[in-house]
Amino acid sequence: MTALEARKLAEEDIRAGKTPSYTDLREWLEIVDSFGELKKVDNVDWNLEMGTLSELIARESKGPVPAVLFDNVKDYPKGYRVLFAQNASFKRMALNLGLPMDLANLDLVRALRQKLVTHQPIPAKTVTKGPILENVMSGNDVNLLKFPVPLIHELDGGRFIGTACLVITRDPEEGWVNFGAYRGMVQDEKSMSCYISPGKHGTIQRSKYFEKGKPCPVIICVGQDPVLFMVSGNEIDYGVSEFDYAGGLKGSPIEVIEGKATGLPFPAHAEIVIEGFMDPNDRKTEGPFGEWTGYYASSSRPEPVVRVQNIYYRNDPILTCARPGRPPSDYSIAKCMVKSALIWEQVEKCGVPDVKGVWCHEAGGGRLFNIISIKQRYPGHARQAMLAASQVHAGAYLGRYVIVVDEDIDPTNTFDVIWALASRSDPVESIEILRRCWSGPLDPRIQPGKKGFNSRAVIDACRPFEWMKDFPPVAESTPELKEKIRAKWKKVIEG
Ligand SMILES: Cc1cc2nc3c(=O)[nH]c(=O)nc-3n(C[C@H](O)[C@H](O)[C@H](O)COP(=O)(O)O)c2cc1C
Ligand SMILES: [Mn+2]
Repeated sequence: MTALEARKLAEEDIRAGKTPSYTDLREWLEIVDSFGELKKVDNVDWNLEMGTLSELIARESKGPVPAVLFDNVKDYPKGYRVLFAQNASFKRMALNLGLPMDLANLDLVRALRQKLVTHQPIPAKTVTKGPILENVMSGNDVNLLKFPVPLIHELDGGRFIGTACLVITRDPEEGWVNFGAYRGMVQDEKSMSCYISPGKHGTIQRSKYFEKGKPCPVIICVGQDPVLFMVSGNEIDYGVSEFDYAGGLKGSPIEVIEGKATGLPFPAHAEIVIEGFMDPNDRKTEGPFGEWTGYYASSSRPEPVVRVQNIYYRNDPILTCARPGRPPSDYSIAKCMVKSALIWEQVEKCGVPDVKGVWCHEAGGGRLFNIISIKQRYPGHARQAMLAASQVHAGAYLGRYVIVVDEDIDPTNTFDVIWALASRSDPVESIEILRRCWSGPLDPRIQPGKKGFNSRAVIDACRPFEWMKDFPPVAESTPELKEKIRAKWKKVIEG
């Protein structure tokens, strides 16, 4: 089926109120274009122009932020395209996840969390053919700058080819394959850096090679199905391959091909795939890079270098990018939404009942300012929920504040959350400080040279359980009274 045929079928599905399915990024782009969320931009410069345009579009769009597809990039042939902001709308995220496309905000989070309750990984399927094999560059022909790699922000230390990417590695002891979105900076035509924060699965796996003095095989996929990027950038359980997890979300196995040099799997329908090795003694300066916290906090440090052996790519390849930076960014809403659903699911998995909502605010980059709402059932329930939310896998890395609120507070509503915090918490009784938690170089509030741990304030903004029933009633008309008055005074209220 061509991408255009897929578009026609998808349009029928959408008319019938169904969420269409798709096989690869190209079909996905056709579908997104059909419902008006794709902006195509021609004749743009890779040098700061694509990056700044995606910043402006993400911040200034009136409606949903469109996906932005750049073509005819300066110095590059027509057809060599770059996609930003792929997952920057609720509708596109619902499309990726096969969820109803009219859901938004907490409703979409709830639907994803519900889907995760019965989610089962589906093992990836190894195949020998796929569009990704249309072109291969090997050895002396390898050139990372054959693609229109952007210089994204003004203070970046280089051109980043890996942002909306999958960095694929295999655990040498346990055998499972992991991938994560770890940023990748071009060093020269044949090598790139790979920055993986402490504690990420990629770092854990890589260190098992390095501790034995061995090179770490790696594949970096830099153009693929948006659902793979969603999975890549979020915390899936240790030991579970993100390929299998993504297959479970799609309801069919991800087709993968094994790399010639590493044997590592990569998506058969990917756009651009880079294969190589990282050597324990081979490091180069990486960064700085504008990050999701809104700062260039990690500065530059020596990081492992990937020596590239092969690059596989489709005809007219599409490089997928994300532009981190001061929030909101072109992917912060996606991060907020998926992180919220994962924390919700993981907190429930550790046995916390009656969670009513989780929202990882975009202003905190989806990590630094997270709210969980519960219906309090027993003494200690609020403490259990907030501590779990701050330390489950999806919530632990580089967090700062977690606030637990009662079920009458909508965690997405900043005003109501601040009202609950201001009126229901008592600083002495309500705030727990956790020390020496999981942080890393990206944390802007840790002094250079001292990066590693950080502290958390975990705040109980629920009514105190033991006198909840005696807590002062909320000074607000009852729903019944409001309805009665609204019906009588409709014109006054709406006029
Ligand atoms: C656009 C984007 C860029 C990211 N860049 C990095 C990065 O450079 N280094 C890093 O360690 N994590 C980065 N992350 C976060 C990880 O992808 C995320 O924590 C993921 O869960 C890591 O996979 P893992 O749990 O298998 O380690 C990024 C996430 C996104 C969405
Ligand atoms: Mn993982």
